[in-house]
Amino acid sequence: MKTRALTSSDIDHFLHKGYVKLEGAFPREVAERWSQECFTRLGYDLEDPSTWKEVRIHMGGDRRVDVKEFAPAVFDAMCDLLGGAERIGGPVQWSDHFIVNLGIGADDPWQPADKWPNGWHKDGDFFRHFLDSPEQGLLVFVNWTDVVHLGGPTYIATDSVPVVARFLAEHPEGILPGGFDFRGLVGQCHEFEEAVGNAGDVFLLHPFVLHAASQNILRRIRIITNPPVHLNEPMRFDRNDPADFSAVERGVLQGLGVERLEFRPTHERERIVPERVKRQMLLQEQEKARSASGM
Ligand SMILES: O=C(O)CCC(=O)C(=O)O
Ligand SMILES: [Fe+2]
Repeated sequence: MKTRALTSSDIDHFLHKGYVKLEGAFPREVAERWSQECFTRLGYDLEDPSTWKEVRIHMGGDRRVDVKEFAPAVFDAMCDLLGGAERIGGPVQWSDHFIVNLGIGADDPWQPADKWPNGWHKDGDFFRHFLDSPEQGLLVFVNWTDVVHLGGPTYIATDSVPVVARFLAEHPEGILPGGFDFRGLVGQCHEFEEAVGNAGDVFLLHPFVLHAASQNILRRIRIITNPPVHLNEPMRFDRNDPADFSAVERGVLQGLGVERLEFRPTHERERIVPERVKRQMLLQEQEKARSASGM
């Protein structure tokens, strides 16, 4: 398949490690402007850590940009991994729903990714998960600040795609977000990395990559977002022409060790409103009240 942005070695990397990193995908100055606003919105003083009431915040927000204009090379790379723009559902947008790590576990002894016990998951707290789910076509990390070693980089299990693919293939009835045994799944993984990078870098990951928030020993401001990309249709593992498989579909087939597969869910697809969204709405109300009172 002809690609728009990625080289064949990028796609190889995606197939073997579950991600590609796009450096300098949008200007650092834009990232800095957005992250400064984040502090105003929270009512925290950037310079004064004593005002940082929470160390882990998942914000709401109503600002949106179209990735096609904002970071065209990223949009092209998404097309390369998903099998073309026509397979992407709706406009791909990024918002200011910041995920802020200001010092998670800063007082605890540091633990590397391969020893880290907490919070491993696959994204998608808003739908019933099937092997072919269209709701989370790609997992994306957008860096709004630099993300450094010991400064709360997201830990990723780079050999988790086959593990999750096997698990979902064994569960055609689907799995609700709370129904995964993530500890058991990550226990089958052996390769781990830290998603470090600069402000303006973007990671595109296979939707089955297990990952976890990590400790921010340095208490250095770490801001990312994780906007999913939706597919128009569920993934297909039984395409007539193997050249039509997207890289994401190929990653699943490779993980299962088969050339093709007929997969049929045995339960209807389901949308869920996660608690996270309710919390984000509450935070947004608080932001609005703060900005109305000029605080
Ligand atoms: O904060 C992080 O490093 C990861 C957050 C994450 O994976 C999530 O919110 O789904
Ligand atoms: Fe996540």
